[in-house]
Amino acid sequence: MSYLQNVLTQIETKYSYQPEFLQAVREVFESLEPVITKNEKLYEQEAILERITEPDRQIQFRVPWVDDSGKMRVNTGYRIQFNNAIGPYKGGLRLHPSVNLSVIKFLGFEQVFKNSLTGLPMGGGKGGSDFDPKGKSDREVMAFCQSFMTELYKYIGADEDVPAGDIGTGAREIGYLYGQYKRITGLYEGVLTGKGLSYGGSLVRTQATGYGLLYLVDELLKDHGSGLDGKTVTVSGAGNVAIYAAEKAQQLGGKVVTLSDSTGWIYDKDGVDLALVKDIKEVRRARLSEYKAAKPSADYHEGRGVWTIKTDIALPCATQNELLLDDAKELVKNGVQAVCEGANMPTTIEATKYLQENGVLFVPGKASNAGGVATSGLEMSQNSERLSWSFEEVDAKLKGIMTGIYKNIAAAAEEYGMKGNYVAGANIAGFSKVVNAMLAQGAV
Ligand code: NDP
Ligand code: 2IT
Repeated sequence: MSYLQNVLTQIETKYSYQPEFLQAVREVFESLEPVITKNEKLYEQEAILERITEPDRQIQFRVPWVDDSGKMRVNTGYRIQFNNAIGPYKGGLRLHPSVNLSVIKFLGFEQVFKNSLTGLPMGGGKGGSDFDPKGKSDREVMAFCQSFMTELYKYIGADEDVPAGDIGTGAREIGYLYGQYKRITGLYEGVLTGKGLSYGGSLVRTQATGYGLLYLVDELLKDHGSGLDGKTVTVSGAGNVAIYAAEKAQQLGGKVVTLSDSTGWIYDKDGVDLALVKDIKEVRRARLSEYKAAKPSADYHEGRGVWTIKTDIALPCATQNELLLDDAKELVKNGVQAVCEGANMPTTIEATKYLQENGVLFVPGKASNAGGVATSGLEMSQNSERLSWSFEEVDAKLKGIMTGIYKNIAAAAEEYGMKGNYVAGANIAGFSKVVNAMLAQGAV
């Protein structure tokens, strides 16, 4: 059995109860075959695959908080510090009832490669809790965030581990978390990113993941002789990533016709009205069904169904495993040209293979959604030098990073004889930098 296969079997046995983590590992390992084969002896000797799949540490803790009725509630908090070979741990905090160790571990593992691809000095980590901010009052969210940080602060710091937003964690939550960190430690430092502009946040961070996704899509299409102008775009999700992906797609001349949330989805043949969506989602924190109430010419459906709509470009921007094999078949039947992931691992392995085998341009999230964490890296730089850069400056840097990522993953795929396989390109390019640093740093 090859070294790679051997390690994969060990991980599959040891972590058989962590399906999302195993899915992420399988996808990466499959791509790495040619790289590992080339360096098999060295990597086996140095236990590179064993070390890169085992987090530096996993922190799990109780988060007690008191709800508005005066009752004590308890959630589980997590922070997984996965790998800091190339910089301090960096990655978001997810607040969603589906959060468990497997989910945070898969996200942390992906983050290591993604952060490497940005070219910035950031290691990988991820955290969160099974707390559901939905339906909670601002006071309850604050109580949770303060309790969560009262434990988390021991493990993080501007040069150690820098959390940020993810599903369920936006500007409100980051504000409460930052306030509590500052209160406990007395430090005014860049320990979190996605902060408000008045207390160390960066311009463009709110838009960064969505805008970055579209900068990469634009580059991809240009490389294949077309562009976004006049293209139909379907987007899933209606959160931070989806909204700003839709906004930049519209700015680049695309027509965005769908969005979704966990309850249902909208189809607006005239192109979605983003001012209305922002009011519903960002201001009122309401359901997407409100869209139909305000704009009766649009369709609203309960459940899932975004991928049944005929489109040129499909952008899954909600959550993991939301684009399944049947969806991929439907998209191919309807002539989709490109599928680029705004979310982390939204496409299953079977669906990804089907899209690739049918000539669809497919870019995995660790490359295409890296604009968020890249701009977090730029926020860290601004915090360190105690300066803030203009919108234009940060936006130009973000665009440069996304263009660079596309070129880098395309070149890596080609170098290993897999031209156009951006999954392989992203995994190989992300892996190489981290491994070189690990080899140089010895047995740590
Ligand atoms: P938000 O919380 O802002 O939005 C998430 C959206 O996805 C909401 O519309 C939500 O619906 C929907 N959603 C979440 N979970 C589910 C589920 N289990 N089933 C169906 N719909 C669901 O999160 P973000 O936009 O920040 O994150 C979206 C994705 O992008 C995630 O995969 C995240 O990891 C990834 N990502 C985020 C980055 C960032 O900077 N924020 C950076 C890179 C990747 P509802 O409102 O009903 O809950
Ligand atoms: O998945 C991700 O890259 C994020 N949620 C953003 C992480 C960050 O540190 O900005």
